[in-house]
Amino acid sequence: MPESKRTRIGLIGCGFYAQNHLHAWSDLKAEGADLVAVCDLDGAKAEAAAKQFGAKAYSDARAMFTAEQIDLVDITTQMNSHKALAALAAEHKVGAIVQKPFAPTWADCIDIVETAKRHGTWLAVHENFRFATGMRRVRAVIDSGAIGQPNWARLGFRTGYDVFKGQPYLAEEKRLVILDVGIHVLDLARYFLGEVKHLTCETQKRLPHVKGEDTATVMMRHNSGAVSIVESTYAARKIPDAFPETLLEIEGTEGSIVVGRGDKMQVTTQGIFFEENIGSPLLSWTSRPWHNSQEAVLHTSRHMLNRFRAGDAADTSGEDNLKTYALVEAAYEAAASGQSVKPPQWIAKN
Ligand code: NAD
Ligand code: 89V
Repeated sequence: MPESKRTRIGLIGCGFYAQNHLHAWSDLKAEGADLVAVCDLDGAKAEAAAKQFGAKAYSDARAMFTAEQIDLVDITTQMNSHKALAALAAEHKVGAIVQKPFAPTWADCIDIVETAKRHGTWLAVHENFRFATGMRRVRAVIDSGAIGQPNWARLGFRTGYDVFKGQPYLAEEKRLVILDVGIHVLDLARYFLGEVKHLTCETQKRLPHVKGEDTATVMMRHNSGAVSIVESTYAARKIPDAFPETLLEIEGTEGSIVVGRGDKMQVTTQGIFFEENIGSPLLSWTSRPWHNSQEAVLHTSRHMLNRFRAGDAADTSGEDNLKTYALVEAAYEAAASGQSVKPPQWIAKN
């Protein structure tokens, strides 16, 4: 690929989950992505990533943007730094991919989108559940018409896996399970069933060692008339534990799709039944139980690279992710009020 066609990638935040982003960009070198610089406030983390993946190390994002010619930056820090780092990228006319959650508040999310618009820079959110191999296969079955018009669904991320070991900060979050993982499942509900007219939500705090809600049950009416139930919990007590699988049932006018433990999809279509394993293959750098999530990072990063190059919006652009984030905020509002909440009000209101 001619030099002019290659894309110079920077990455900010060389922490726990970023290792998957670093491997993904390394794999995408063959498709024109050059990871030229990595940055972390913790210089040792930046140096380790730079050494392993052959990039230049920085401990200050502004210094990296000043010294390097970066086309697209992957922001893989925690959400509290997303707004400042995305603004810095925009000021330097650099496209940005921001890890989920977009930001801690709705106002911050709006600010990030508006800042990119003001600078005319490309912006997307790394929301990778919809890019996972298994979820793409479910969507393909829906798109084939095999189950007709989807009209009811239950999607759940129910685990008792110790997510706090790799991500200890989660135990301190006052808004925990909806903002951390419910956000992924709400995005899947949009991906499979379309936009939402209104929703209700009940939250629970069943774990003694966390500050936020660890269980949420959301019920949604979609504009299509479909009804979905979106469940997320870190307090499940079940063996075998499904982590990090999203289990689902989607019913339609002509059949249904069921995804159970072990990446097993069962499809009923016009009276015929078939079963398929929809799990991800293991890559050289992935391992169970995270392998589906890890491979989703590669698919998501490839999507971002290709859309950025083409000058097209990502499927999970900043603007698109506002619609998912609006469901998060509506769910918290509904849980607090005990009332049904219309997400579009959130978009209109803010
Ligand atoms: P982490 O704390 O392990 O890593 C974040 C890193 O960013 C740290 O090393 C920190 O030093 C660095 N950092 C913070 N502010 C910085 C700044 N201003 N400049 C440079 N470096 C800075 O966090 P994590 O667990 O890897 O999570 C990171 C993000 O990834 C979170 O938003 C989390 O929700 C998300 N995440 C997504 C998935 C998924 O996509 N499925 C899975 C896990 C985590
Ligand atoms: O995927 C995520 O966003 C992680 C989780 C623990 C849910 O895997 O935070």
